Amino acid sequence: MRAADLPLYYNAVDILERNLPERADKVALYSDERTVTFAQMSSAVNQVGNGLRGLGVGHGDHVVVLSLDGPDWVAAFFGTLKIGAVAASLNTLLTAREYAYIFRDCRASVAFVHAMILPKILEVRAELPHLRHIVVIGGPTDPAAGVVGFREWIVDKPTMLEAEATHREDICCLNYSSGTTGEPKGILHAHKDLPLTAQLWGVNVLGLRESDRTFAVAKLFFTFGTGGNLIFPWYVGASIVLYPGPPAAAANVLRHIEQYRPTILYNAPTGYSMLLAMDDLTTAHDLSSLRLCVSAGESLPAPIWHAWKERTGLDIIDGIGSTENYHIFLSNRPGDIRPGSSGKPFDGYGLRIVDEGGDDVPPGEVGNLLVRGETASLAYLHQYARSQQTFLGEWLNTGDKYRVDADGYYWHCGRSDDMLKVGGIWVSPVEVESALLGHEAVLECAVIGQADERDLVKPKAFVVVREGFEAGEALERALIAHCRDHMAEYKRPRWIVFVPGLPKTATGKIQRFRLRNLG
Ligand code: 3UK
Repeated sequence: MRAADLPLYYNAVDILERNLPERADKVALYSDERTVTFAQMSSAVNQVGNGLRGLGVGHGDHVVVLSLDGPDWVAAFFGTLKIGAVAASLNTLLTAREYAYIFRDCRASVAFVHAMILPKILEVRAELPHLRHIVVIGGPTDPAAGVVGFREWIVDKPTMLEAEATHREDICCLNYSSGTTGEPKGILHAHKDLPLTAQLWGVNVLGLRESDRTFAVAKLFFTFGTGGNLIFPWYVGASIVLYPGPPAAAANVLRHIEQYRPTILYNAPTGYSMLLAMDDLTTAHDLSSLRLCVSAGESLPAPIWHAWKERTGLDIIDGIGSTENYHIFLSNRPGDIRPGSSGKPFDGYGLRIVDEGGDDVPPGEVGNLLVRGETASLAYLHQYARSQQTFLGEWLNTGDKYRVDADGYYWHCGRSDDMLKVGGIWVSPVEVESALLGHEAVLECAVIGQADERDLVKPKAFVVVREGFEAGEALERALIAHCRDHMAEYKRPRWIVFVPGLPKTATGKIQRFRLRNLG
């Protein structure tokens, strides 16, 4: 499928409404809060759209959606799209300062904000001249605070609404992605990108079907979650399970799987490793509804893949995606998995691995991964210089180091800024981490480069020890010996620092750059 196969005037509310003729009364969404059918969701979306128009929101305006995962998040999102406005779905874990920056950057006049996050927005509201209305999800109208409750706000709005005839290339959503340095980057996507990613990866690679039920530990504000746990399943008429809690609450994650019986699970590698740390994962919990698991966000080390397979019998499909491409653009696929790799290219995306001068590297060598495809964003909002470094005409610079093996599988070798050269040879921190994770005492770890006494960079590991093992010199020696046995010797970490936890982004990625400032 190509963008040109979509109607010229296409509104991505189609992803929801295409289900109305044949399955209006099917449950579209399961959550502790309530279950919602496609017809009920469509009515709520129309009420939101009418409500937004009443507040003066129109084509191209940004509307903030800042809420925990639940039915109202979805209604706010599609209601915004339906009137041709742009949904800026924000990470729920940012600081008041970061929200102030983002609200000003996107000039939202209306924001849907969850009651639990509201205090942070009220704290900086005086600095947000464009913000005229706050609709509170999960809370009541409060005239003193100048906010209106979502339920009360939509109740009297008409349930019928004509969709805005948006161009398929009109922008429909905005996500902010934090870089290693600098302000967050606003990444814009068009209506066309939603059905395209749904077809190219969700259907063609993952094999989603109407009978599926998806569940993501990743949240809807992250396009890994929006695509995987909303857009793709609804595109094929499947149902979704939403969970508002934190990814780290393993018991609650498992309870959702047992109660709502999803067939597909989306998680980050750290999420799988956290579940694997539970001794009673498979004895006390029923995972039998699952048929397939997906991992993205960072590379999934082969030991985790094998442990998950051994304990649950389930395959994990690891694919690399990015907010810039909306979703996964290089992936393993059911029946064709090489554990530890990101799989192979698939129809819809072209890939190149190039050296610093932009020339293709010989097969097998590590280089910078460029990707070409029709779902790429065009630029970072208001960030000309950074846009120029990333969006190189038809190619997009992923910032990732990759190599291809003799069988055509792509192996992630870290970020451009994380790669190490040891003795003149590239060492991927990911590979060292993978070796360490193969040792039973290691729960989590991260490897960075550290200059030795001769100012030559060597790998250094930060390790979180699994319960029941003791951090100390003996374990340090054992881990280094383990790495010696499992990798080329020069790749072994020269120092091991035991830490209680690793710094991570809100989306669960380990922030190696922050470790560089630690001891
Ligand atoms: C890294 C991976 C190795 C890689 C994302 C699936 O992660 C997502 O988007 P972000 O914009 O980050 C993109 C960067 O994260 N990465 C992601 N997945 C993998 N590295 N193996 C992987 N499987 O550095 C990439 O450039 O936060 C993932 C779907 C949608 C997404 N937005």
